[in-house]
Amino acid sequence: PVIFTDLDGTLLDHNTYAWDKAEPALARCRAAKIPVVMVSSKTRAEMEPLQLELGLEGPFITENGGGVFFPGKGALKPPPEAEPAGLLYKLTLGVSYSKLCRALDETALSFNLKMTGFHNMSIKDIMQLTGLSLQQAEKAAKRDFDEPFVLDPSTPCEDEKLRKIFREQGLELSIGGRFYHVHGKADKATALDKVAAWYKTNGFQVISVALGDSQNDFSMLGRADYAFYLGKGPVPAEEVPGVIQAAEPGPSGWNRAILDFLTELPNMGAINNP
Ligand code: 2M8
Ligand code: MG
Ligand code: MG
Repeated sequence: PVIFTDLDGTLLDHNTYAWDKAEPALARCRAAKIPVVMVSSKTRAEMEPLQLELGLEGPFITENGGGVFFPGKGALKPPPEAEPAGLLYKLTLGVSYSKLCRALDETALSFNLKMTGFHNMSIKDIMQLTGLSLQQAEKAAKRDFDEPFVLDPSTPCEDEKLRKIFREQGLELSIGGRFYHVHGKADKATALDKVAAWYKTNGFQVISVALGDSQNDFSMLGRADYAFYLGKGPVPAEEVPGVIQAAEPGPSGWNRAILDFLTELPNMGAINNP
């Protein structure tokens, strides 16, 4: 299998961003060479170090599907469409950050909505809203393909209306654990498809497993062969048919879901990767 996982509220605890409770399942994946692909709203600056800390290899997906970063060295070559970017290769699926920031500011003006994006905030504001450290908040602010924002309760707007407003501009609205996000048409499912295709090209048997906790994960949960919901509310069975509710949210739920899944896998007639 190939595991596609959201970070905040899923592999990482929503409040502390810790993942130690998922370590047994992560260790099992590492030992069995099962790829674990991070799929997050987070930036490359946040995710590149995290990849190392988690002991993961292979590609990761940033900013709600706007970017896919492939390792520059290793047994598998990056796809030809990816361009060198530092030590990695970058596949751009999203639209430019400056365009998103402009669209957010102009939409706020035209529709009389008090929307505040990360580009309108200080690092201190971001720290307060997220509970991230100064260094982490700085990395979260280094954005390329996705703008997180808050909507002031004094100018309420229904999610579906907001979504329509952005769609009319060729943009998409996603909702994470803490923020609204505006980005291009590519989402987590678009990026999952690219990475799954790349693994297939490289001879992997791709049985995709996706894990997520928020609305911005539903597209990838719907796309994967097996999907686990780690959110706090009820399982979104209507949006994501067949999704399995994890016993707990966050890293402890992740651990249980993956350990159980890998135990069950042989009985599901699935073949392992080379
Ligand atoms: C933002 O994203 C989260 C989901 O991952 C959210 O919407 O709640 C992003 O700004 C991300 O870069 C940042 O690390 C995270 C911190 O909670 O918030
Ligand atoms: Mg999440
Ligand atoms: Mg996320």
